[in-house]
Amino acid sequence: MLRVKDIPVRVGRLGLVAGLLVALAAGCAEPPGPSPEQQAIFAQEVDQELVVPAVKNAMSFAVGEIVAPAGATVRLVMDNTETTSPAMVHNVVVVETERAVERVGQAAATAPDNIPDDDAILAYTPLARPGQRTAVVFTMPPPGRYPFICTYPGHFRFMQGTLVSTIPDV
Ligand SMILES: [Cu+2]
Repeated sequence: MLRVKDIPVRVGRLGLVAGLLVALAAGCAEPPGPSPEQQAIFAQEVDQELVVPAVKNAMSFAVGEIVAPAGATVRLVMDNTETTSPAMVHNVVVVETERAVERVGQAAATAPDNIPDDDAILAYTPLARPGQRTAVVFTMPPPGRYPFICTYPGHFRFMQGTLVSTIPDV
């Protein structure tokens, strides 16, 4: 027989369980939010924003070339928001020369956050997990063509593009 005094307890427990389930569902559906540091980078005023989207669940950048004038302050964005596969973590790492691509790409596999200590790295975004965007703000280097790669282990041979720095209009 159900006693009246049991009812609030049962409702209370059910409420707690429901609350936990909601919290768990939210935790699974949402990627971790941007860090305060990343929020500040996204809020920063820049001359130009250069967005490099990743192709959904693929080891591929959706753009091959990004262009801005030398000396401009740019925000470089890795946009991994289309992706759902947990293996498809990406970044954008700009290096000085074509020769540096192989060296940096290989060293990155075992480096902390996949960023080796190498002078040829001009700029890099943090790793973007599925559903995330990450960014870095930097000053465009002298006019020229600079390779960019994803240094997540195994990706750099497939994920390559070019940052083109143009002569600024005077
Ligand atoms: Cu990648």
